[in-house]
Amino acid sequence: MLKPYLNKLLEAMWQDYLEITPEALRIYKLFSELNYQIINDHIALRTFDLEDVNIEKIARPFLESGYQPSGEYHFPAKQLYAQHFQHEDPALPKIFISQLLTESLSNENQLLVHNLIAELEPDSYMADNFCYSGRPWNLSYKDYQQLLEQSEYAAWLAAFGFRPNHFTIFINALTSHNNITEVNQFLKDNGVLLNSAGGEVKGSPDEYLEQSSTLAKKVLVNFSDCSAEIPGCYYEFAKRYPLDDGSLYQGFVAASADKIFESTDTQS
Ligand code: OOG
Ligand code: NI
Repeated sequence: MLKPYLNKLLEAMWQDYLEITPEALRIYKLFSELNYQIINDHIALRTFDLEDVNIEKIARPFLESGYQPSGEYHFPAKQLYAQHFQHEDPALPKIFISQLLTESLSNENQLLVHNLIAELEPDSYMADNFCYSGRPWNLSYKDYQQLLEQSEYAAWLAAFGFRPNHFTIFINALTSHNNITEVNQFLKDNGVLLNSAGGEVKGSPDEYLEQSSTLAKKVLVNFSDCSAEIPGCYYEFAKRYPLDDGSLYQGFVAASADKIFESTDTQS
């Protein structure tokens, strides 16, 4: 019963993501040519920890359709907290939702964020399309830069609003490439720039998860005072390893995720 609703939601999220991430479609097609099917390991969403839009609000449609909270993660250096949600149907992607600890910002930036949230219609989060509805507030480039000085995450979220930050190719299901190093080499051979923060491969078999990601390409964003090119969304690649009981590890690794977040950093 809920499956058609979820499939429609996930497809709409994919389309929204591709709209600002044409490189993801190019990469998807490169792998599609060599594989019978491409499995999406997880989708990542970002938000603020404020009452109107916190993780719980973003997770609502997923929780209502059978997803369960399945892990939590702390990122002290970036002032973020995240949870991941899983569905009993293993064919459905995990949903990874992070939130910024808004109180960690300067008073000036906290005020700015509160003013953005104040522009939302009451109960906006109840809309079926909320998690891919984009930016519901006005933002000047000046304010974007003010946030950027303190938090890349806050600036990205203020500029793009609520939309998938990335999708993730599940390497285990690829027949064309056996390991993450081969995947990365294939990407580089095809002109894709990878996020090398902490090394191109994050994690290890010992942590039951290896991940890599592209560097978000710049996209043109319309601000209230001008248009400017800023980093958009990226694509991720994940290989999972079996636990002692033989089942694949389904969680995330905070130390690796900490570096994956940097895929949307402004490159100097
Ligand atoms: C999420 C970064 C973390 C993972 O798979 O560990 C992550 C983000 O950039 O919003 O996706
Ligand atoms: Ni991810």
